Amino acid sequence: MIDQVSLRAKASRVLLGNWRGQSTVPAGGLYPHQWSWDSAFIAVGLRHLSALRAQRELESLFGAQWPDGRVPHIVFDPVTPPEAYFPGADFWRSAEVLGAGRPATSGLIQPPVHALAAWQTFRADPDLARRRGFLPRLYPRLVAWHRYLIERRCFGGHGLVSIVHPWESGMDNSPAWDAPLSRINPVPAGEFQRRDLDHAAAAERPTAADYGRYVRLAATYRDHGYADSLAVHAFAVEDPLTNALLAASESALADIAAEIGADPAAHRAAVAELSAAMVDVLFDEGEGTFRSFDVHSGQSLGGGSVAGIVPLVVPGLSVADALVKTAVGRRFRIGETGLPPSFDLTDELFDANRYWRGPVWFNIGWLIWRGLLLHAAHDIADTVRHALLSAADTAGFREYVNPITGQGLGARDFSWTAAVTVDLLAGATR
Ligand code: 2M8
Repeated sequence: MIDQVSLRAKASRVLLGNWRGQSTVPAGGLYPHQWSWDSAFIAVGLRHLSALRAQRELESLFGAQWPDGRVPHIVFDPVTPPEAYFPGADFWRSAEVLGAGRPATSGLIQPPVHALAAWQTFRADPDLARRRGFLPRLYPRLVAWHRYLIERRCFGGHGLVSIVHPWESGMDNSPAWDAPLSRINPVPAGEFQRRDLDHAAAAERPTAADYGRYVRLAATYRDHGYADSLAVHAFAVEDPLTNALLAASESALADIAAEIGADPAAHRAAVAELSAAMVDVLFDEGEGTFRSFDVHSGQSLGGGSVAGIVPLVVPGLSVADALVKTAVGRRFRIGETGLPPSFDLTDELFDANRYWRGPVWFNIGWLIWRGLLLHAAHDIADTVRHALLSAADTAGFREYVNPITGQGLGARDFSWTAAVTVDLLAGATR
């Protein structure tokens, strides 16, 4: 039996303890800057504790938006020592592209869950948000962000967004990326110094070879001035999670537009177009899941990633029933355990302890919970909600947990684990 009052107090302590004045770090040691999609999940939880801080969380992130509309995946905290995280600001060299006087950032992106978070943040305290002009100020920035994705990242010609680095997927070392990554020549381990292994066990983090490949891809993008041309990107993949979150966020943008007196029609049309393209290009009917598409090889990538069932978050998705069936089937067993593993439990590549190759992540669990509710799978959604709350409590807000034993892994006092906990306790769905 979960003591909800005490769990909320503990989660609030974690979340407020990671606040740094304008935004929240994912975890003090391992991730000491602001991360893009982390801030969106953080705002969803923070809105229940301080609607003002939740608004600021998103405002500070969008304050670092690039003129081309991209929202960078990391905004560096200038007072944090450079050696605290690799690759740091001196690796990305954003000032060479943006000029001086702007926040130092990376040049990659992360999944676009921000409009969804902005709408939820608004709803936590509409009066405060209206007084501060929160949505009228953020809306044009969200529109520019989505326009960047649609106009600059559609490499496959399917009307779908491509990610150009595994870090952009948020699910960095998912087995789904093994094939396209295998074509990348790793930067040798001796040429850079990883900092993540100072904070987490090597067996729970990406391998040295994968890390070398991440560095190669990021350095190539940087050395081309972060130009978005397919010739620059040896890795270009249409990922169901990124595109599903864009569709869900377009739906939230329609609500935001209506609230501020703008025309929501284009956003509604975008939801329909994105979901149709996703079903057409990425859905595998036989397996009942979405797969990524490798733009360079023209092949669908191996199924098995939990990203394939996250499109449940898209309103009106035509294949939602098939996804629910897959979620409760033997590959994910969500109906029994309530804890969505990040990879197919029955696949030989499943690894219960290693980062995005098997463990349960709370932000993904939260998205699936929302998706199940959206498509009226209330009982399964309840099972997920209880299991996530209990796992967060038992493991102490760890970054991820082993889906079989529930053992806590990765960083401690992890912000989005605490944020999701607070939101699940509130039970809100909008
Ligand atoms: C992890 O990614 C960063 C790189 O962006 C890293 O491993 O250093 C991922 O879990 C990502 O999804 C997350 O946003 C980030 C911060 O929590 O950490």
